[in-house]
Amino acid sequence: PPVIRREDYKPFEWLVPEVSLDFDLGLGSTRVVATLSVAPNAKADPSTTIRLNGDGLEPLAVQVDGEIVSDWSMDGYDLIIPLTGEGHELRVTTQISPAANSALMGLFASNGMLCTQCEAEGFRRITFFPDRPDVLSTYRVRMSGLKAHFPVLLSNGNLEAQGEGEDGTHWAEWHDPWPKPSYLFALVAGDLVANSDSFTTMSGREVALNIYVRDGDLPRTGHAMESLKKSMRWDEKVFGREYDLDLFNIVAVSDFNMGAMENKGLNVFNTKYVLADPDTATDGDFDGVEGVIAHEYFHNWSGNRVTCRDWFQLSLKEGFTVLRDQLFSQDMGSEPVKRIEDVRVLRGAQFPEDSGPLAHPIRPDSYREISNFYTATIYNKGAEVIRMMRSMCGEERFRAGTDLYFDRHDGEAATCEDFVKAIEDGAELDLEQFRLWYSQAGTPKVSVRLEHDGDTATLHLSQDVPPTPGQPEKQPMPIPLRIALFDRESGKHDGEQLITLTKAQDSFSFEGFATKPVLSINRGFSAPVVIERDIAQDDLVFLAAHDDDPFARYEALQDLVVGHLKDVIDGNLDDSERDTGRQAIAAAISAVLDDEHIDDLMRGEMLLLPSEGYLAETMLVADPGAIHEARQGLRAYLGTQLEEAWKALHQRASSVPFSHDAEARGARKVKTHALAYLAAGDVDGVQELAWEQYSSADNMTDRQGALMVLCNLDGPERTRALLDFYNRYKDNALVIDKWFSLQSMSLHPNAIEHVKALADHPQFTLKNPNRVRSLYMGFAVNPQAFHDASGEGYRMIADLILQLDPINPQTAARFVTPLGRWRRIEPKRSALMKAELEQIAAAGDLSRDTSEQVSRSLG
Ligand code: HT7
Ligand code: ZN
Repeated sequence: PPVIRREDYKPFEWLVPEVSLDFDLGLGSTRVVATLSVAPNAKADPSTTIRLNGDGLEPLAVQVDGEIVSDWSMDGYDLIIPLTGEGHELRVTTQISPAANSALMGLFASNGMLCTQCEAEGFRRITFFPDRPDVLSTYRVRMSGLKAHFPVLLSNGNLEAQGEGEDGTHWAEWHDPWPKPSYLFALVAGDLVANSDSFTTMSGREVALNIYVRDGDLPRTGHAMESLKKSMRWDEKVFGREYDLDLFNIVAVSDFNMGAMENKGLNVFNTKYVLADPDTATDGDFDGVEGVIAHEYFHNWSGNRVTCRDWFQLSLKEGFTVLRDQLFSQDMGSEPVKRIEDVRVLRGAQFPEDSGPLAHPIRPDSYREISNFYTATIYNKGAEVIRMMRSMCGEERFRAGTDLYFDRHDGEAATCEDFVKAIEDGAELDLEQFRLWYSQAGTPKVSVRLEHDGDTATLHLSQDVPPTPGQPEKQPMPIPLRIALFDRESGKHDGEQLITLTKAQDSFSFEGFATKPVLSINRGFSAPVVIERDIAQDDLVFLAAHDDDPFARYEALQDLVVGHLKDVIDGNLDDSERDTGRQAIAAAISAVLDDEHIDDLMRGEMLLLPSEGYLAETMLVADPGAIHEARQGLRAYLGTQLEEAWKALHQRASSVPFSHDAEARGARKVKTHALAYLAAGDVDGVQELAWEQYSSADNMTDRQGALMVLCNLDGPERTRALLDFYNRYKDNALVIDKWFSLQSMSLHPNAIEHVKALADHPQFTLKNPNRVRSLYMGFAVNPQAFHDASGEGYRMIADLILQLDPINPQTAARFVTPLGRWRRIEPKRSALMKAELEQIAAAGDLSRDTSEQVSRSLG
């Protein structure tokens, strides 16, 4: 497939100010008549033809200015129509088959309803169109279909008319007054019911809100509705953004490739991010609903009112919107806990991307298949980059910058450069060198050394941005670091400072330190970098106990554990040194357990050991077997060593009654951590305790937590709980997804066999992305099973990719990433992983999505 390059961008030759679409709806066959008004674009080269993108379509009839024409031609899947002169009206008829659309892009059928997904290039699977984000049009949509099948007919904007047709049909006409690119078009037709509410905007306008779901799901929509109203109010207050239509609709669909989609006035959501009640959704699921509802709503300004010029600018809307949803969630709950969670996601998903074969800048230079670029780099690193700008200028000036951005570019298709310029002008911040964050891939490593002489402490910093594919050489980037220097005696510091490392190496001196202070650096994770600090273990213990920045405190404990585990894995420690290291960690964890100044939500974060994936990321070449053994060994040690404390914690937490407040949520979090440590230590009676938690649970958080622990063990309680869970929830797809993923993520020695058997379970299907992800993503992130020395785990993922690719290429391509880590894994496993990638590459007829990911992973 051809490479598309950012530098080749040219504006489209034609403007398409108005589009009218007429749908004759049917699950098996839908007829689409698209009418486009077109006129030459004065900002582009003139042309005597118009290229309308298509994907798998056939033009049944083509008209220009009301006349049937036959001088059109096809170039691949694109339709080329000769056009001379000024304005024209084009009309093209196509016929599509939603029921046969298993890729879930364009118009597809899900559980008897019809639904669209157009971002990034799905509109071209519905009709021929200049399917690019810089062509903005107003849309008028008419649809008709059998009323019995599709009682609800929705599209973007406002409902203008509706009526009854012949033979049991009905119709509706929608008009969206806001010009938009085709990727924001949406249509939904189905048998749905709505949770309806309203919101009064800051200027006093009444907006009708509806969340459409299948009949039985209505009782689970309350949290989504509350989250939507909170998001609307927050965006007014924090970013000054008001909603701009009289109607905001959300539809939940069970077959969906991603989390949700921000179509103008008609957001489409994966059911996973809409439906929640305490019996079926965990506290984490509740947070997921709140965060994704907010994210999609915030796109109304950062994405829809100001959209992207081309797909290389994707982070313009996604990075900025992720930052906005992160700040919102921080405000709704615990700020430090949210920050720790966000950093964990970044380190778990984006750092490995940045250090692997798929590394790319947040504004990529080229791609073959844009769907492959909906990555943690574009989203999460993109958010971090904008967060750094905010830290450098402060909240108020940042707001002046974003106000200017929205004012300047409202109604336009903008670039990342436009955003940076607006922040530069509005916040009065020099971002000249900072632009490198947009063009350079790779996670910078910052080496840190603190020297003390007389009463001066000198901080020596150096940075290295590692080479990435296509970028062997890098320039130093501006790295804003929040620091504090603690006095060892008092446990206090004289205030936090923000220093910015702009050169490859630099030193910063601080006066007035009679004794060497303890350095706390990258507080709040102010820069998305790897810190390599030369720091004594005692200083980490000090920071883990005293740092007043919760993130830095968490980080110190993580660093203490990482340092110890790396020493164990590298064989650097004799038995007594290993025991000393473990004892220091146990003492630090014990202090966390006893600390009355932190709440349980924060305590829960502090108790989590760094993941095996994160540990692997800190090593040039990782041995997953050795990492697993060392980490599990430490967990078992902590489980037995602190047995009484875990039991006491479990008991205390179990006495807190269910509620959604922070105290009760925190109690649930630490309760399952305590149980998991006891299980890792295999202490007497742990199976019974887990069964007790499972069977007496009055909410999914406790029940799932106990089942997760039982899944790792081998005993009758495991079988009993799995069977009970299945029978209890067999009619709820989202909960059955949990049942699949708990087993595929389990530490049970037979996890591979379990996954194989589950693939034949009657409730397993490759057609539903949630189900595929629950079984196989769970498995691919289960280091013990995926990295089984036999290579069987790798083969299972490779087989899945080949089987899934013809059904749903976007979802299949996402499974290439875990195999693509082969260069960073010890030689034996590495060869097996690479061989599986080669096997996939050798298969004929791969989709563009999968072939791009496989060739980049091997390249
Ligand atoms: N902007 C949305 C992206 C999206 C998507 C992309 C490719 C294929 C399917 C998709 N569904 C949604 C989601 C978001 O970031 O808000
Ligand atoms: Zn988004």
